[in-house]
Amino acid sequence: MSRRTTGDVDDLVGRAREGDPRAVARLISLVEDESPLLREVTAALAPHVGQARVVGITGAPGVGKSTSTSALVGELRNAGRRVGVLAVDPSSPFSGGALLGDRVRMQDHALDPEVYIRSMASRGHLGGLAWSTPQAIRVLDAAGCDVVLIETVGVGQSEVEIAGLADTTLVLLAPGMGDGIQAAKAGILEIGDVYVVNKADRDGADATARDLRHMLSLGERRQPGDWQPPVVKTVASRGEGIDDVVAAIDKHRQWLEESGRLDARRRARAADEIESIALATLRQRIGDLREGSLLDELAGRVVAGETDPYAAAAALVAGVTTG
Ligand SMILES: Nc1nc2c(ncn2[C@@H]2O[C@H](COP(=O)(O)OP(=O)(O)OP(=O)(O)O)[C@@H](O)[C@H]2O)c(=O)[nH]1
Ligand SMILES: [Mg+2]
Repeated sequence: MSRRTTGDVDDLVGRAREGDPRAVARLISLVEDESPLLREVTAALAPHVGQARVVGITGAPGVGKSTSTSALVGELRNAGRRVGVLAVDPSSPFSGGALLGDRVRMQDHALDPEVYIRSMASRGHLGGLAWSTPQAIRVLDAAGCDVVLIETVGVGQSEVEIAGLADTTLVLLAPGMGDGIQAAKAGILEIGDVYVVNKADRDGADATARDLRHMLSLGERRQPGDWQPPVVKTVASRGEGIDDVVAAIDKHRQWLEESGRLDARRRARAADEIESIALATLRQRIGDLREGSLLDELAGRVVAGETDPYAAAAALVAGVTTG
């Protein structure tokens, strides 16, 4: 059986690398659904990844992330780059219709064979952006995307997670609504590599940009040679300023490479990923043991005073890691 499925996976990866959008979609589904083929898929992708630039886009609901993403796709396509888009909804357990609005806005690019657009839920039963999103990024990377854009709404933990996944993180704000205070509260002042004040056609954009620059300058002391996050103004709905955003992303990329931070970030990302997969595996095995007899037997022995909880936990860990 494994011989045949391995062949299928190799075939899918081969087709994805040739740019077949259906093969790309199928591979993302396999990783998102935690298919039994997940490990074969990730193994088959491994030799083909590492080329794509991963750009995270986060910000409060309605700030213009999808509009900006669509405009960025347009700009990148004009430059002849192949683009992947992952719209991750951290609040939704479904990847189905939850992002219909985003899909509508992305329709400009729906027929472009060099653009892959995918909505993903982030609450798989193993939980979080940390699990399936990096694998989906791998699929798009192996499929030859020069840039992978990940849009996620900034709610609590998700923007920090996206910053962990991306080479470059864009944080979007809009004028008004006490954005500055929100920014400080949400801790986004630490995670942005590029700040975008969108809806610059509205009153207060200059003030928001000024407040933001001021707050960024108050932040932790930067060392000489550190990256200074720029603040860019855009009107995404009219495509204005998007070229400046692309230029800022390119400049950040150049800094990442020249400073050696790109490698450091990617290593840290891989370490997080390995750790989260290992922990999930262990958790699953402990769950399996709960169903089985070892934990039950150990619990009985602790109650009977035949062993202590520490020794029992050590026996359980031994059972999990050798089982
Ligand atoms: N005036 C103005 N409106 C904009 C601009 N960019 C986006 N919008 C509008 O703002 C609304 C929200 O835009 P989206 O791109 O859906 O925002 P989002 O951040 O993706 O929203 P969620 O995914 O729901 O969090 C839409 O009605 C857009 O047309 C802009 O630059 N100026
Ligand atoms: Mg959106």
